[in-house]
Amino acid sequence: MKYFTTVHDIKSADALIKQALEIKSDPFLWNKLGRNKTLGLIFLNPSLRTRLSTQIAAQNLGMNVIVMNIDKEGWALEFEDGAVMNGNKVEHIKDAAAVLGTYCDIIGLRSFPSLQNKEQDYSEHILLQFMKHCKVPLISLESATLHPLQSLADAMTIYEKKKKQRPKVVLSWAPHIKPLPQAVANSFSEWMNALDVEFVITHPEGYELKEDFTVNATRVYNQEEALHNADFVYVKNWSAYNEYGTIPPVKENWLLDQNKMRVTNNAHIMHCLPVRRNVELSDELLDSSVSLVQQQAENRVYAAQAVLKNILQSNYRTEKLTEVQTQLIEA
Ligand code: SN0
Repeated sequence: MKYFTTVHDIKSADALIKQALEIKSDPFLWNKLGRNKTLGLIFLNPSLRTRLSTQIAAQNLGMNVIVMNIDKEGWALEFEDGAVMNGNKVEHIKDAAAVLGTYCDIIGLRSFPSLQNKEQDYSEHILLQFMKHCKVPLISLESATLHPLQSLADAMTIYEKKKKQRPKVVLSWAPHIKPLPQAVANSFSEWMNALDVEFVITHPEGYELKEDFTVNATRVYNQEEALHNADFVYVKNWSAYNEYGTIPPVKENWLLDQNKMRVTNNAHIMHCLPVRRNVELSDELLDSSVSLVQQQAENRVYAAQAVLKNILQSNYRTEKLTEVQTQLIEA
């Protein structure tokens, strides 16, 4: 494995989830695998869980880790090809990413969307430029459109807790005070599509996600109807995709509380964190025994460890890329 940016970068989601759960049962089994290898974690946006869990994962494998908040501590980066750099952008991404590739064996990158320019965000122009110019394996730490390490940890948590072969999983839109990326919701959808679950998405009109990510999901606009018989309810806010980056007004109350959970099958609630308490989810639910948010956060370590282990064990220098990866990088 050279890249981990989407569920489509791996052969089997089911197999990777099982590997991550095995690692969780014996986290130090592979603690020599990463000897003398360096992971560079590059952040263009804030992070708590992703940064710390990925560092711990790398340490558990015996790797060295360096971290840089490139947006705050680095030179202002230029991303446009052919730019005449006579303004306040100091260094081109081509040069910066190439240097990082010489220092690191694997790079992790966090790059949020602008939420201003749909085409640019959904082309993943920042992630792709890093992939193209750093030349080493790259892991997405949440890109403009996806958050695969989060989804892998979420899927692990569902595997640990499910009581039936094919649970009903509901992704339920939540209110928020500001426009957020669609990345967590897109990513959770494409992972649920890849697994044996009954997957339902519920959100107010105007908050439809890009269909590429949701193809096999059932969409229900009525939250109560969607929650009926649910085994897992994943709560998350996102801004509009169609009217890109806007937050169309919503009349009904979409905050998930204990009362709304009555129609579910004693469902567990999930959220990737950070959560706006009593805006997205009520305190009573977050602090109750049905909440899996801490387990999801804990599983972030083993999700990252499974991905790093796969990369370290692969012949990524000679590995043939998939057709999609080649097209993306050469575009
Ligand atoms: C990010 C998101 O993509 O929704 C990261 C989630 C892992 N969340 C936020 O940016 C929350 C910001 C806020 O003000 O609540």
